[in-house]
Formats: sequence, C-alpha cells, structure tokens
Amino acid sequence: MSASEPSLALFGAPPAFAEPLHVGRPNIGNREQLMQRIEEILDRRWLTNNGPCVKEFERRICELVGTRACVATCNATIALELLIRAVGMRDEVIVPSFTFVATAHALQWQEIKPVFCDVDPHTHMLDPARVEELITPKTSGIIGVHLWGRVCDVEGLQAVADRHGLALVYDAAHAFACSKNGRMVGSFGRAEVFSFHATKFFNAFEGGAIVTDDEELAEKLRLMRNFGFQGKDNVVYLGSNGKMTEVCAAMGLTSFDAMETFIAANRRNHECYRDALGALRGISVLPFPEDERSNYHYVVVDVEEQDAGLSRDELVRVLEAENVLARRYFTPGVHLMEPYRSFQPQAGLVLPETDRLSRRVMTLPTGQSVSEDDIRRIARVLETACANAERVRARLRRT
Ligand code: T4K
Repeated sequence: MSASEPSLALFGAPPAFAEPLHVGRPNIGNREQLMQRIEEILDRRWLTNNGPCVKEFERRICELVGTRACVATCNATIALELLIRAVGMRDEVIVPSFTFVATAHALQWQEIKPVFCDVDPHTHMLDPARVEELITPKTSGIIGVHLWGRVCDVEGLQAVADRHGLALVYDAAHAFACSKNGRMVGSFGRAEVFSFHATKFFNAFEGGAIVTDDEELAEKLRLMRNFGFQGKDNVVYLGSNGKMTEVCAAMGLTSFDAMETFIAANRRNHECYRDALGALRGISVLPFPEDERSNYHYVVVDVEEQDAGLSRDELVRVLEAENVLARRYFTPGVHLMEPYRSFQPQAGLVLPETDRLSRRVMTLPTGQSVSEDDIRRIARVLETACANAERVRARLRRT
C-alpha cells in the first residue's frame, strides 16, 4: 500500500478488526446461573416435553407481555406454522416480501399462497392501504412483521382485518420486549410469534413462543406442539413436534435475568452509531421511537448512493474486507427467492418500495460484544470509503 492510498484493507492496509465482527453475535447472560440451571435439569432427568424450565419461561413471558397464554416452541418458524394452521388460514395470506424468508415459508409449507404486499418506505413494514388493495375472496388472513425491533401500524392493520373478517397475526421475531402506544408487542392481533434464535438480542440457543389472550387457541396450539396428544395414548388433533427443550428454556431464563443489560448495550450502540455516522452524507441510521419500550435490536443503515458516493453493496464489500460482516437483510425480497420467484414471477410489479429498500439497507454489528470504540472504527471505515468513493469503486471493479 502506498502512502497516498486510502487507509482501507481493500488497498492493502491491515483490516480494522483482526477477528470478524458479526451482526448476530449472541448475547450471553450469567454463565454460572445457566450452568446451575443445566445441572438441575440433569439432576431432575426431565429434559424436554413441557418441563419446569419451559413452564417458568412461559410464565415470565406472559408476565412481561401481559397476555394470558404463552406456548413456547423449538423455534419461531415452527411456531408460525402451528399458528397459521390453528387460526384456520388457507388459500391466500397477505405478508410482506421485505422480511426473513421464514415468514413466507411457514405458509407455503402448508400450501397456502403468500401474497406479497409492499411496505411503507419509512417504517419498512406493511402498509395497510396496500394490504387492502390485495384482498380477494381467497384471502384468509394477514401476517404483519414487526421489523428490526420497531412495531407495525397495528391499528391500521387491525382495521383492515376487521373490515374484511380476516385473521390477523404477527411475526414478532424481532420485537420481543417492545411496545406501541404503551402496549407490549405480543398483545396485538389474534396472536404473535417471538423468536429466541441465537442471533436474536434475547436468545434461548434456538426457540420461539406464541402469545395470545385466547385460551382456547393456546390450548389448541399446545396440542399441536406435542403431536396432538391429549393425555397418554390419546391423539385428538393433527400435531407436530414443536416443543422447546429444557436446556433452551434454561438459556431463555438466563437471558431474561440479563435482558435489561442486553437492551442497554444495544441502546448505547445505537446512539453511538447515530452519533458517529451523523455527519456522513447519504448514510442514515434508522431511529427507534423515544417514547416506547424498545430492544434496539438491529442497527439498520440506509444508504443513498448519490450522496454517499458508493452503493450499499459496495459499502458492504468495503466493510467485509475490514472484517466487519455487515448483512444485507433482507436482500433480495422474499418474492425473488425460490420457490416464490418461480411460482409468482409477476409479484415484483406491486413491490417497488420493497425492491428499493432491499437495494439500500444494511445492518451493522451490535450487541454485548460490540464496543463504542469498535463503532467509531466502523464509522471511520465508512467515512474513509465515502471520501475516496471513486478510487474505492475502481478498486472494487478490479477485485
Ligand atoms: N421471522 C423473522 C422476521 C425472522 O427474522 C426470523 C429469523 C424468523 C421469522 C424465524 O425465526 P427462527 O425460526 O430462526 O426462530 C439469521 C437467523 O438464523 C434467523 O433466526 C434470523 N431471523 C435471521 C434474521 O438471521 P442468517 O441466515 O442470517 O444466519 P447466519 O447463520 O448467517 O448468522 C448471522 C450472523 O450471526 C453471522 O455473521 C454469524 C453470526 N452468528 C450466528 C450464530 C447462529 C454467531 O456469531 N453465533 C451464532 O451462534 O439467519
């Protein structure tokens, strides 16, 4: 690297980080408490099938969210599948395409057509007016997705669902411990689904949960989660295996104990990113509402190529060279993934905002394992890249 070259790994400088920095690095609570819980599980020899840790985990979720019932599951994808079947969704269900592919797969797995709806460019979430335009006699429901740790237009979506007699549920994989108008996520629609995957700010290794105020629905879901068994030897329903293990629940309980620390780290990181990137033209960090509870889950950056001088994809490559593994969630939109691309080749015609966002948005590392110093270094990388945009672009073309 010559002295006149920008100080970036792309030009031969040492990478800003010796080890990769991940978007989904798990937050881990008190290890002794976790080990203690695991010892107790082993002593009890009760490893899964609705054990005491799972029951306690469900109770604590109900307490936080304020719903009557919680059904913990092995992950959020299975939880969505169970819920979709339990509320009687069929034929066509309206979902965003700007989401993780699991939201659509949970429908398609049961041969229900996901009808992809565009999102509001500011919130990144379902636009109720667009939802209403897509309703047909075959529509049986709507799945809203609370993206990034922000909350959907729940009032607007409920009004559309009520007007047309549709089931409304939420994929709340990102939005555990968040609120809207002071009301906790988990209490909207007929039911909501959380994810406690390792990459979520609050994890149970793998895990999910369905929360609802509808006890009857919860009872049905409990049967479905356990093959449809009601008591011994008596199967009364078509079921699957969606059970959460005791070890996962132990990790979930340990995450509960540390939840406020995780949120505080995310919040501090989010503020630090906003501060460090504030002066960079063309680069903006998506805000979280100040007056609500939030988990500050994802640091989402919008790149306006004209102002920044580089595109989102170019910046992701620059960051990767520095060992910063920024992610292009959610690129491409689900409608451009298989099997949807083949089944619905025209879907993109009504998804201009989804396509636009999926070209502009990236998520940056956050969580307990990211420090303020790391963030300032990441910001310096972005600043150097944008200040030398022409040369960076030329170098990227050659590599
Ligand atoms: N709905 C929505 C809106 C979702 O975002 C998700 C999941 C679901 C439903 C379904 O929930 P689950 O069925 O998973 O409970 C990751 C997660 O696997 C996925 O759970 C998550 N959304 C999605 C947004 O992100 P990938 O394909 O990006 O994962 P991967 O393996 O590339 O990991 C991401 C980063 O985290 C990498 O840089 C590696 C790092 N990592 C990952 C793991 C697992 C670690 O550092 N440690 C780890 O243990 O999907």
